[in-house]
Amino acid sequence: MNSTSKSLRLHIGILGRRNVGKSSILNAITHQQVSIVSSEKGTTTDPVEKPMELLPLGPVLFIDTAGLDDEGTVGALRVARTKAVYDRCDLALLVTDGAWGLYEQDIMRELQTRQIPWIAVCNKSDTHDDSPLCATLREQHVETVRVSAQTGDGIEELQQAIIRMAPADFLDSRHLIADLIPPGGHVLLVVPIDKEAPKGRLIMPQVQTIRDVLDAHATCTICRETEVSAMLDMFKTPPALVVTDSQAFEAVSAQVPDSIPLTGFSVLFARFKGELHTLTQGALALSRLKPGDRVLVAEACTHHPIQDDIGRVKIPRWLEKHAGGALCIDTVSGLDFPKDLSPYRVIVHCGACMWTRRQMLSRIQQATAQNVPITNYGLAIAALHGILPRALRPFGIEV
Ligand SMILES: Nc1nc2c(ncn2[C@@H]2O[C@H](COP(=O)(O)OP(=O)(O)OP(=O)(O)O)[C@@H](O)[C@H]2O)c(=O)[nH]1
Ligand code: SF4
Ligand SMILES: [Mg+2]
Repeated sequence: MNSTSKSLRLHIGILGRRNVGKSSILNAITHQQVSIVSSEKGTTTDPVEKPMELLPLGPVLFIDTAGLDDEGTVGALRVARTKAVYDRCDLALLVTDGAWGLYEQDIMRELQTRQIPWIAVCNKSDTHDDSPLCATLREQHVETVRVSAQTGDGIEELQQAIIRMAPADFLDSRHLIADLIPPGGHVLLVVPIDKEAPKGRLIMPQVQTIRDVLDAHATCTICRETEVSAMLDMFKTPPALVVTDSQAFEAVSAQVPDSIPLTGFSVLFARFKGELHTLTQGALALSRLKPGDRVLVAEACTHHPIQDDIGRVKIPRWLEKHAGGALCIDTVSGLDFPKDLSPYRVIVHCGACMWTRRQMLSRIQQATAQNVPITNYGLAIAALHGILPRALRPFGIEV
């Protein structure tokens, strides 16, 4: 899990005066005792590094530092070492327990000069009311979160803020398909042309997949689900991968021999726009649905539902068949997403192809923070049709 090279990890520096709760915040975010906490000032003497998988964001490296206001000669050395952390930070948390003076302004200036995105974390909210400080910072357009590392209040908001502030080049550094194909490899793409297919063009996930294949110096062939067997017969060597529209999973799976890897466009997008492991757990949760359970179906776009609409008709029908009775299904679209997700057994989200990864990660984080499983259409369709294990095999995920 921690084999990702350092350069691919988002480096998050935790800065601030001594004793403000920097180490406690690290422990609260990671739910682990990573750093020693004590009421003694200067407990953390050298930067403490914690590589971890911060779901749904991905691989991160937290760097917990010694307080920047350390005193004396040894203290000056520590300050120098802590300042070197700036060189490695992709994102910084500047922690305070109420004081905002020259120290904080110095750090702020340094971060701004280096164009490091940062979040002001006002800690120990359980002991005092620092709303005026938070309000002043927000007026200065500083991303500000009020937390208590002790009670856990605000830690979810802090995780949301980390997703909001993470640099785009970290969030968007994932491959869509290129890493699944050997150099010069060939991919068969299966695109049904049904009444949901827009007239005269392909949809975004299909176009983006083709582009990624080309970027990888690989090649692809496209056909409809009715021509898969004929295409496979024509190939001299089997394709490295077959990718199908999720709605044709069953028909395509029946035609593609088990020895050829098969997945869906929306599984590719679950990884590209979201976080595949979390969304897989959500798909597995569908098997626990019982009649009467409440399910949220969420779509990123607001479009007029068509007859036999995937989100409003087909998925609800498959879910109820799977659960063995009627479910309470709420459908939301666009930015309309309930704050309180606790009534829901599971959330089934669209593939978010028109969204940034940041937006989708934010939703995944909201759901997981409330312990509500979340999946996407493609993984749900694969799970409901019994082909989830096959669709995930190309990613090395066993379910
Ligand atoms: N009441 C309260 N106490 C807290 C909170 N967060 C941390 N503390 C306490 O504040 C003290 C300092 O916490 P640390 O996490 O060690 O602070 P630090 O900033 O890492 O300190 P140094 O390593 O010395 O720079 C400890 O006694 C913590 O228990 C909080 O949210 N509420
Ligand atoms: S973002 Fe969602 S609703 Fe919009 S086109 Fe993509 S999958 Fe459909
Ligand atoms: Mg510390």
